[in-house]
Amino acid sequence: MSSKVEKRAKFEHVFTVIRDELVDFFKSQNLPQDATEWFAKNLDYNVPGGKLNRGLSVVDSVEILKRRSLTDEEYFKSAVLGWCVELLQAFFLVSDDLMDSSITRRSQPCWYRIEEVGYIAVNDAFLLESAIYWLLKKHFRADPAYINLIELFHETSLQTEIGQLLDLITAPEDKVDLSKFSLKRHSLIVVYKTAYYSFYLPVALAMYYCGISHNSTGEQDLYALASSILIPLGEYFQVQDDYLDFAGTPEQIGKIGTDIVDNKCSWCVNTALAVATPEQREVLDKNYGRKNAEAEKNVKEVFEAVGVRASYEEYEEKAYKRIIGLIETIPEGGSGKDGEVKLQRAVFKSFLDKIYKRQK
Ligand code: DMA
Ligand code: MG
Ligand code: MG
Ligand code: MG
Repeated sequence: MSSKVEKRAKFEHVFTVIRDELVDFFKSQNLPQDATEWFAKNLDYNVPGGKLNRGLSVVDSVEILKRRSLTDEEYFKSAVLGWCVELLQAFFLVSDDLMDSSITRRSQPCWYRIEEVGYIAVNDAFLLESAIYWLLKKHFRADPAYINLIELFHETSLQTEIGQLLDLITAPEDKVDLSKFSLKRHSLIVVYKTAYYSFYLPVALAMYYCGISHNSTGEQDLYALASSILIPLGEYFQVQDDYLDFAGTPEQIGKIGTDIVDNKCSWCVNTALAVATPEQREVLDKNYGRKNAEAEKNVKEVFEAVGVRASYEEYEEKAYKRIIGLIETIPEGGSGKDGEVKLQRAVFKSFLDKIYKRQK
């Protein structure tokens, strides 16, 4: 098995292929050079350069499900699906940064903050999304999984957009009301805005590509089984994201945290609210969601005082154990019929290992 670095490099090479295909499409439409160059820059700036956990998980899952190394064609098609997930992620991040008024992403200015870009970023996000369906048509039109892949991208996009709606309306800019927050509300937001597209989508794409069908014979549906593990995994991932927004340094996480200033219903504020004294609660009420650095600092002091760091460590250990327990509900071994693709515990373990104790 190749090293992590080689794996990543091989996957990144496929980006150069699909990137050129997309840019060549612009050229083939005889669009003016400035438009083609803009689109190429949009792709290069926003699509590669992340951790690639989501994209690589498609390839890893296909390899595990097929239980053998992939042919060149199978590798390429799996990697195209992986890059489609990364394109979806880029589409969501470009718009998320605008809506969250974020400053940096992946250690560079957010796309909308580039002088010439501004609100054109909205349309650039749409183009990133459209690139997914263009690539699916080009590479999967004749594949039996084609319609399942398209529907899955559509359904997952809808779920994520519902999640972003919940996230945004729970965090109004003008009226801070911490009594609206709860861990239950938090869980609803993060399952919709993060878990489906970041965890269920990559694995379900791999399952469809490998020809796994939905079970209509009364036995457990493997997609539902996968979802029952991947949704909690995604919830854990977003708790990490919320925690790092508070506790991570910009150098470490590549972005400047905005949750406190943005009045977000984050895991940290919910954890603090649950144990705050009346005095601490007052500090939170007066300083949370306020657009100034002093207020943000006051909130962070309360987070420190109530022990958000220790609560997080405890949460992470519990979440890890709980998810391992869920993974163990997947039947292991047994004799699958010849050539039958079965769900493997390793699909989930490999994804969990990518994020456990992550620092960025
Ligand atoms: C992430 O929410 C969800 C989506 C759909 C991008 P977030 O705003 O916490 O993400 P980040 O911390 O990366 O801005
Ligand atoms: Mg954000
Ligand atoms: Mg957001
Ligand atoms: Mg965040």
